[in-house]
Amino acid sequence: MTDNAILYSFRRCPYAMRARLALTISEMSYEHREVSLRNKPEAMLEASPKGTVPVYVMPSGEVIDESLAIMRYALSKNDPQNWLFDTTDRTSEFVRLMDEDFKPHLDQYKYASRYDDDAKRGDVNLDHRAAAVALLQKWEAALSESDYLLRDTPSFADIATFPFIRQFAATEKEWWATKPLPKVADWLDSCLKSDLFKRIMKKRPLWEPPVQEFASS
Ligand SMILES: N[C@@H](CCC(=O)N[C@@H](CS)C(=O)NCC(=O)O)C(=O)O
Repeated sequence: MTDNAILYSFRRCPYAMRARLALTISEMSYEHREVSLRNKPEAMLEASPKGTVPVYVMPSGEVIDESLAIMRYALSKNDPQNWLFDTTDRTSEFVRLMDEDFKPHLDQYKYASRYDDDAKRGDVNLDHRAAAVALLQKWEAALSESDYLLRDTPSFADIATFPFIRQFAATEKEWWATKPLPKVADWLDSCLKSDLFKRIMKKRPLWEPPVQEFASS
């Protein structure tokens, strides 16, 4: 048992961003532990052996190690902007498209050198960029109807998805500036300019586990 909940997080991870956004809007208090993905703390791996961030550990020791579940947990406690307002399948469809369909294309576009042969090393993969753009047409269409995906203010679908689209947009900034998806570009700008996003992107030092004191005999 500890006094405070703990969040193991990595600043630039989009999954950790969505968890931090929900925890922050819900005003949940927790100890932020910034980790290096190359050197994950033992305490985090003990809590969640699968080794992904975010990991949320409740004061009782109960662990939530999936970003969407952390979002839902935080918002179930306090949802001041009614991010959970949508009770239809529209939210889950955006989230499913993002996590299952868009994310693999994002990874292979952005990190093409991990997947392709040496001749292509360092290049972005334009086939995956095109496939990702095709998926984002659903975002573009929704944003032609309202300022955010489901209404004129943000809700779960926006918060759960924009951190990934941020990564996509940042991969080739000059290309994104040509506005291949104009509504998505404006929506992303609004999300990135928000005070909430600025708060969750504050830079923090890496968490250092406390040094074990050995009793001298
Ligand atoms: N399904 C997980 C995915 C989390 C995830 O894959 N996070 C990445 C960082 S963005 C990670 O921790 N990868 C492990 C690693 O890089 O070692 C969730 O939604 O929380």
